[in-house]
Amino acid sequence: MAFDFSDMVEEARISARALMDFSEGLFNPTLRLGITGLSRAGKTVFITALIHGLTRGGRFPVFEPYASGRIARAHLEPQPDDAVPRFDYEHHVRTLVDERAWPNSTVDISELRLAIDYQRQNGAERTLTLDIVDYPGEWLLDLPLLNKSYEQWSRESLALSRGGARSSLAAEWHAYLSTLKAQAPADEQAALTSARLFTDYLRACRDERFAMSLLTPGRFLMPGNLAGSPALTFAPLDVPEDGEAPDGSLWAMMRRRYQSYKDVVVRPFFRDHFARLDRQVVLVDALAAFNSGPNALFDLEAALSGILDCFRIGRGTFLNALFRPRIDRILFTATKADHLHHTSHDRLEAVLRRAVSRAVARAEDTGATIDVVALAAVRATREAQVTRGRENLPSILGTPIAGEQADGETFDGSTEVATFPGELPDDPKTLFESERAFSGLASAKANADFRFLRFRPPRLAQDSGEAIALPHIRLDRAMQFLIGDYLQ
Ligand SMILES: Nc1nc2c(ncn2[C@@H]2O[C@H](COP(=O)(O)OP(=O)(O)OP(=O)(O)O)[C@@H](O)[C@H]2O)c(=O)[nH]1
Ligand SMILES: [Mg+2]
Repeated sequence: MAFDFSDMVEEARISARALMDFSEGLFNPTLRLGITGLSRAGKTVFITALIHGLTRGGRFPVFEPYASGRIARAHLEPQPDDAVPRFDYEHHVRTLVDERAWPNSTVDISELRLAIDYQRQNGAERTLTLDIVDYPGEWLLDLPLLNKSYEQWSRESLALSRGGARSSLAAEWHAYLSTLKAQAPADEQAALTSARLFTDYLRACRDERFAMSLLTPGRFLMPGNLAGSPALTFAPLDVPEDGEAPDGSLWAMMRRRYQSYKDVVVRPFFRDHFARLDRQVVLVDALAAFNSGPNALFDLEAALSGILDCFRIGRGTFLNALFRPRIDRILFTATKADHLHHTSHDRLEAVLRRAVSRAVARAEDTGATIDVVALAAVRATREAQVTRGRENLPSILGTPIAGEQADGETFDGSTEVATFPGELPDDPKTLFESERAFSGLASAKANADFRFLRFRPPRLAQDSGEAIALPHIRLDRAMQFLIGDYLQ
């Protein structure tokens, strides 16, 4: 395998870090758990519920060390990295429990440290330090760019944008692109306009109706403090993969900026965060894909495959052999399962399992154990059977968020309603069969097969001033897979 110099320097830095983490771990065993998912996948709610449950006495029968009483207590501690924002746990709990509202969108990385005092099965008292790192899935999907040239990325992005539902969303950008000559002299205005139209196209793909997942470069949609910088002012050009960019051309300019994006954004993320994780949770909003239609489901599958590719990046290089293995478990979870009747929970899990299994088959050698679970970190609904004519519909009861609409009715945020969200098929295969397997919002038909209302978080019975546990679905199964073996 060939290395360029910058890769070697990167490797050395990662290894130095790994050694530091390791020596700290000798005295105080630490597990770094990465939580990721595309925007709105449910990361903030998941982490908040996880910590709330562990520190405030949640009900987790399937989480063995907890259910058997071996966990004495769990409490928050100052996090190890001074330069990373703290996950604002207390604020999120207040929002969820007191205001019965969902937390605001978060767009940056954040971190929180939880210390779990437990008794080993042999009776010894130990403390597991759990560092939870929350980062946007869009950053993760950027990792494959590290192994791609500008020309390769251009070709792939263009091919993707010319297929399926994407082509109409990309029409304006494509029209502009066809007026550009890659070999022509560099032109700042052309770069600016391309980047703007390309970003508009990415944003349209992400829209609720289309719910696409594969949208690189991630920072185009969440630029933060890099907004307007040259590292974010480029776009794909129609150039041959093995071609040479003439000096001073638009092509050379775009290519240089693509490199800067990797240097300024992708590499530091890989080095400072991703390469240090021990385990990873990938949250997936599969329901959003059902809501939208088959195209979004195919796109999600491709994104999952891209995500699995990310876990191979950086493996198999010479220094890694000394300081790895790092990520040894990956959990894919379909979030917000409380939008479905429990009869569909297993089916939701089966859909995700299928989407991932194809990806796993393609991405050999992730070197990690992979599992799948459908869950709701915070359960906002209860179940009911609604009789309509002769039919008995497995329905769910909840309080729709103010402004949500169904059947021409707009909800006020305080009325509880029963809805029938649609039933997932017995055999997940049928969903993946064709572009007409089911109809969603993207088809612009009135009778979509699935329609999910957004509900407010549940009302909790107050227990002598203290809030009692947040209800959930299968959060304990996720915990068992992620940390159960560390607490033996
Ligand atoms: N009913 C229900 N809704 C959920 C659950 N988890 C998340 N949601 C919904 O999904 C939305 C997004 O959840 P977040 O936890 O904020 O998602 P995120 O991944 O942190 O989103 P960003 O910070 O925008 O990237 C919430 O506002 C809720 O509407 C859940 O367990 N049950
Ligand atoms: Mg968030």
